[in-house]
Amino acid sequence: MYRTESSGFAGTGLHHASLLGLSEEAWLMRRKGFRRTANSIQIAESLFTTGNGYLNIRGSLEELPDGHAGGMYIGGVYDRSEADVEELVKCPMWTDVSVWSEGEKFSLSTCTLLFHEQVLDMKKGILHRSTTMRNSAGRILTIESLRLVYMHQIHLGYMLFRITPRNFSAPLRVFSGLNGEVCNRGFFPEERIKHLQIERIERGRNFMYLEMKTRQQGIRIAESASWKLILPKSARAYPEPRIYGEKFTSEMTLDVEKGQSYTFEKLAVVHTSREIPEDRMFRRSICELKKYVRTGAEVHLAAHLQAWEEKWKQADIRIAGDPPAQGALRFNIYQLLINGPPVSGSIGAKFLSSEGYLGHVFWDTEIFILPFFIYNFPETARNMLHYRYATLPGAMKNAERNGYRGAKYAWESASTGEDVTPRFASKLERTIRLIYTGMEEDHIVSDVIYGVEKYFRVTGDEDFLFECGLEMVFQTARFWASRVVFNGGIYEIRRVIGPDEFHEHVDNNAYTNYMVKWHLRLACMLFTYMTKRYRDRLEPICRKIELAEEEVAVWLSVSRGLKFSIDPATMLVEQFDGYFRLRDYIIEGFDRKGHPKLPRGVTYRNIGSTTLIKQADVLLLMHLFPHAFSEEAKQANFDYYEKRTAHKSSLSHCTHAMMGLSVGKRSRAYHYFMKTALFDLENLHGNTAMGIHAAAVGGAWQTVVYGFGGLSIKSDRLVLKPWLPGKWKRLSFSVRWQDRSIDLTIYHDRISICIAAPYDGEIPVSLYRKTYKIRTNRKEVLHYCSS
Ligand code: IFM
Repeated sequence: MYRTESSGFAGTGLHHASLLGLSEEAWLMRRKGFRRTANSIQIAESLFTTGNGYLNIRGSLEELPDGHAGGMYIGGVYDRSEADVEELVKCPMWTDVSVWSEGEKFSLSTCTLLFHEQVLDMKKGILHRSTTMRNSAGRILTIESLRLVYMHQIHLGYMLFRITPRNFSAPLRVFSGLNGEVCNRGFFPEERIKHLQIERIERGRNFMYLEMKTRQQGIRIAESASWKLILPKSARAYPEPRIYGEKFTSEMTLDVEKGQSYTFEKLAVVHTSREIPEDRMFRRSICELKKYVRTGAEVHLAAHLQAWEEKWKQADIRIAGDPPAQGALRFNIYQLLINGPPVSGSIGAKFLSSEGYLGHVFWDTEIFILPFFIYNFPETARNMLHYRYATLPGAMKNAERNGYRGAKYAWESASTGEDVTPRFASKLERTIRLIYTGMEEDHIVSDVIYGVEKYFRVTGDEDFLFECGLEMVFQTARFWASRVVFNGGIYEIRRVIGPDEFHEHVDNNAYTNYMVKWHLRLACMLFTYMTKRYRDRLEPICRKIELAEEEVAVWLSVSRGLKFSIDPATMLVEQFDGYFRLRDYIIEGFDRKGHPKLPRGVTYRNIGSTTLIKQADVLLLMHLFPHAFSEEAKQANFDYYEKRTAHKSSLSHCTHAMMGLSVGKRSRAYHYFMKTALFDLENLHGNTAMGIHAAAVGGAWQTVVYGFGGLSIKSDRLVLKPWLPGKWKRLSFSVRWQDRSIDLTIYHDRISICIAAPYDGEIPVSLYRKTYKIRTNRKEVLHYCSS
């Protein structure tokens, strides 16, 4: 009876209702019903996050039911205060609204649920909610809301909130404001970490203003908002502004009539002192708010939708014939779109969707997430790599602190690039569970450079190399040259953790050593090439970092002499020295959800003494350097390591999907792809409440484009080796390559390709074993056979 499915506020009499209507079903993510457990509430909050990469807001319900972990995060705003290490700060909320009747709040924590649905319109970046509930006095109220932060104007947010009393007429109180009473979650459930202190709170006739400052770093966050009852026009409600500690609340009392809907509108403006000088924040914020109020939401909504349309035009991938895969993939692309940093900045392992992993940046960014941006939005990829350049001084401190030269990128990085990996896995076990990743998971250093090289190869952005990239490549090469040890005629890298974190303090991890070999070779090659072609541009860099040819020559000999081998008899790469001598196990059991079960007798305490691994390690290496390993080696290593992989990391499945495709294990590949694509939608590891797994999201995109699409780029050509699952009728996507835009539609036996370029010419395209010359700016069809 009270099913009020979200309508997108159509038919409400609002001018801009037509802009807000829901998109077609294929673009919506719907979740009906409500479970009162904190876990289930918080899963929905993670999944329904909206944002623009500067400002992201979890999909919490406006009245914040018990167990919620609502939060708004601003990219790059970190603070330490009483936390063990710097963490992403939960910022003051502007989306909280509560409705009260006779002193009782309408909340799903206490009321009887009659209907509840959240709908994320991924095409438009708008979150809708519709709830009908009955309070203890039998009063039934429907609450509908819609909210977003604009994509074209990253500092502005918008919300509509509508209430409809279903079976009563009575006075109601409706509160909304700016809530500075927010704390980060601490380690223990009751522990809260306070990063913000109040600086200024102001009210005017039509606005509210709250300015807070992070306690350790002193970053100010200014928020202003206007909150109004806009419909019905005849209704009157007078806001009473109230300040409760660090919370500004505008309270309205209105006499509601049964069956009548009342719509409120909130416009919000958010800035930090990184963009505006502190002494001008109040004026700027209020001026922007006034301008926003004057312009009205309609103009902004239209621009917002236009910005989303452009994003999707570039980034959408269409899979015909497999709606579950299509739906999951769209969700993953949506997550990538709302997390691209609009200015220099990076992406944390949980995006801006929660405080999980403290908002820190890991290798997940360059290896799993960056490729999406390189191929779709190179400007955003540049912003991400620029963050690594800006944190190079921090990386140099990390190296120095550990007795090395050059720059050592932090395993976990935040505002400065100095390592912020927590030292202890658990406060309770301070002395027993030390975290070694910060000290030993050094492959991150070359993973960042892998990202730089890929960016350069695909975009051809030489300016980035001269402005930032070369310094990064050289300083990190310098680190490795000081980190290796010379032993019996070869170089070794001792005491590391590879991507497989079950094995700590190992020597010569194959992934790390190979990456370093490649990295040092790249550094030498770039130095030689740039000396020949651009000596005048290279010289100032060499002078700045005191780099001479002799040092570069040493890098080359380290690269050549660094330990790495494949057993010619088995074609296997040993994951690290002594790995093959460990107690050997293979995974044979799977739980109800299809997760590998640890064999009897193996626990997380003794797993390091077995051959079981947490996530793809050698296989990831082979995926990252597909042309460096023979088909035979890939096959042998896939067969060996897959059986020993527990997939206890969200980074593992996509690698297995792509490697599975490359060795012809196609149905396994599809299975792994779906696991990656549904990782959070199905809460695969049971921790989606703590945020979205950004690497799995990037991995899902890679699996489709690199895996099923079979796309890669060599210096002068496009390489395609597609293969589509039986039920896929077609796969279409676009990528950017230097100044070209490539549209591909792949069928089971042919591809249709159009390379749009600013000139007419021919581009070599290899499709399996044949190479074609494709004319730019026209559609061509090429036939292939993938078996
Ligand atoms: O970077 C990963 C790591 O590889 C496995 N544990 C989680 C980290 C963050 O996603």
